[in-house]
Amino acid sequence: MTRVLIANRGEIALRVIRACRELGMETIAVYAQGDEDTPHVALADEQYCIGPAPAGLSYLNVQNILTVALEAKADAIHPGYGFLAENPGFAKLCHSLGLVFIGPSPEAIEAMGNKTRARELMEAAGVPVVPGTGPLTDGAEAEAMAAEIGYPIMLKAAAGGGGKGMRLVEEQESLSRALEIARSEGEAAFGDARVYMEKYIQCPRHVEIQVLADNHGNVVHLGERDCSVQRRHQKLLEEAPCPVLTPDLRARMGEAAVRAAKAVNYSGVGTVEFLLDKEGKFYFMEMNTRIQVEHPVTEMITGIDLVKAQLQAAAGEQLAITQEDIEFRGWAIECRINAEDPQRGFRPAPGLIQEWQGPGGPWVRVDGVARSGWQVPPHYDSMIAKIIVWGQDREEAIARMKRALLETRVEGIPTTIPLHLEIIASKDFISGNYSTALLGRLLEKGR
Ligand code: MV4
Repeated sequence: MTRVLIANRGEIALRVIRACRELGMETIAVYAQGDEDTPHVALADEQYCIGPAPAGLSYLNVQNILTVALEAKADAIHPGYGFLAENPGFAKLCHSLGLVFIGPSPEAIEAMGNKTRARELMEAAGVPVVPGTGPLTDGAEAEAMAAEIGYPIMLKAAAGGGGKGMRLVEEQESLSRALEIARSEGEAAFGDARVYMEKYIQCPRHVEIQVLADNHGNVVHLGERDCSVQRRHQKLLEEAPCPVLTPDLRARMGEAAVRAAKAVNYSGVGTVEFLLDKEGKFYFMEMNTRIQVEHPVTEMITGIDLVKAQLQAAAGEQLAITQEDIEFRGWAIECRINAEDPQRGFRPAPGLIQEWQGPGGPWVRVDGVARSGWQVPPHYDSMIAKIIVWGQDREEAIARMKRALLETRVEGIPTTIPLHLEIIASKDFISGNYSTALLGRLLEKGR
């Protein structure tokens, strides 16, 4: 595996190209019109335009991407995250063209993409799942199951995920109507009306475990990330480790995540997401079959380059580490700097970055493509940079992140920097005792 096409843009494309270069691999960038002079295009060995700016005509354009891959004689494709990263059809097409898809098998992607199938597989693998059901057939069955499980319950689209296609039902009277709506929303959004039910876990934390597997059946976990600071299912700030996890809980969640990966013959890097309730019980939520935005906080406390590990696994190498080799040191926090306007409901605020002066100094990492004079395009997601810090402990990491955020100068567009300063200064966050309700409460107070 020597020539890798990166089928993505922005900070993750830059991140993958950097890892390829450290492994002596040649890199092929693809870009849409408007992305010509962005950093990932400049750093790659070769560059190809794959279409107009709208993602559907470029970064989601399978035909153009694979045509470039064959023309440029790539032998592997890295999908990054988003776009085609969890598209089993794309992974199958890569394999059929003799290209290495840098990710798990299409079967693993498919298994985890269907949430009811994933639940079945997890239950069979001894991974705790939320008390719930398979696809519901009719209102009568739903009422019987809800009576058994106990209200409140959550209706979820089998083809949903990431918060899409979920409906909270507090009492029996609204169940059948809610089921109808959930089914039609599932049909409309995903072309799949199947809906299942789970007991509603009150104010959970979102704690996810990073797993790493090779093509030879070896699987390790690299600890957890707490991603509970979210707004409308969009993560904003992540930290590793999770402030409330005990070593015993970490071991049990890690072992469950490894079982989850083995259940689908996973290879490469993946993330098993859990809901953690106030009693310290954890439940499987979803498995993400890609490298994630927040992977740097795990890299900071383990010293492992996750993208290089992904490339080496895809190249067929055996894992170089065992679970005993993995140690966690210190604390890491990541803040996503989005071009969004907190004064206007965090609506994306594309526009000209008149000035960008990023932070620096000891243990501060900036992964991103924000630059002075750069026009943030309206076609893609609004993240322009990630600031990641490491500290000996959580207190130092918080102080360092505050210093880094205050040091960052952005003129021309509104960003989430002021919100991050509010979050890390809030009592709940500093106490470490917060849940997915933290941001909603903070924004309520602000009103
Ligand atoms: C839940 C839940 C409570 N109970 N499932 C949201 C995104 C998707 N990954 C699943 N999510 C949830 N599923 C049950 N049975 C609460 C959420 C949830 C949530 C989960 C993680 C992080 C942030 C969240 C925000 C709102 C709801």
